[in-house]
Amino acid sequence: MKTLYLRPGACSLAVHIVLREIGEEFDIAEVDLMTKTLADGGDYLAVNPKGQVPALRLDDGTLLTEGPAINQYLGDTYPGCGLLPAVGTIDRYRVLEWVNYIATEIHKNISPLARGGIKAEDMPAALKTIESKFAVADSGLSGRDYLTDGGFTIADAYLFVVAGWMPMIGIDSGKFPNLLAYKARIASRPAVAAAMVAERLV
Ligand SMILES: N[C@@H](CCC(=O)N[C@@H](CS)C(=O)NCC(=O)O)C(=O)O
Repeated sequence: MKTLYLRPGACSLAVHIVLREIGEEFDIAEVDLMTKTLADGGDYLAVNPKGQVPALRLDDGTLLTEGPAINQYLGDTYPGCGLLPAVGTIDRYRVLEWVNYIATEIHKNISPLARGGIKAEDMPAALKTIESKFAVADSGLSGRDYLTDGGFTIADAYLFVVAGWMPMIGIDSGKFPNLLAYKARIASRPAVAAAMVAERLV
């Protein structure tokens, strides 16, 4: 059985959502990211020396880290779930284009704020940058239900999670009407709702 190492509400939620969309059973191990300990007192750094979530222990004991890589692995391992188009199709690279954008332009611009690592005087500029990145996602969602053609993918799982951080960092979701409607639409998916309940987010 797979084990997902997560912290409730963190970027690991994107992998959690994908696992629930796939519908396979898996275990959850919660990580305290401050102390790098597991709920049973174990040392998370002994599991994942990067000290970050997500990490996924595969059925054969292999540990895979990096959310975008884990979700690509899951998408490719369960192709029938339609979470990642096949290798060689342009649709796949459209999904990966969004995954990379979300990881490098949105997620990693938010990380310093989440850590409290930004000086008060630098905050307005940091928020302006993040809002400009969310604006790209908002316009990408104009007139469509998901980021790419063909339905919900690993990119949507990831965007849903980082868009959910807006209130935490003080961004008004109302500025992004397409994203606001999208968040509600994605939250109503049974797999997403189940992941949110399991992480005590609702
Ligand atoms: N490159 C990693 C980054 C993951 C990441 O930023 N995880 C955050 C939670 S959203 C974390 O574990 N932060 C604690 C830390 O960096 O010490 C990935 O994409 O999976």
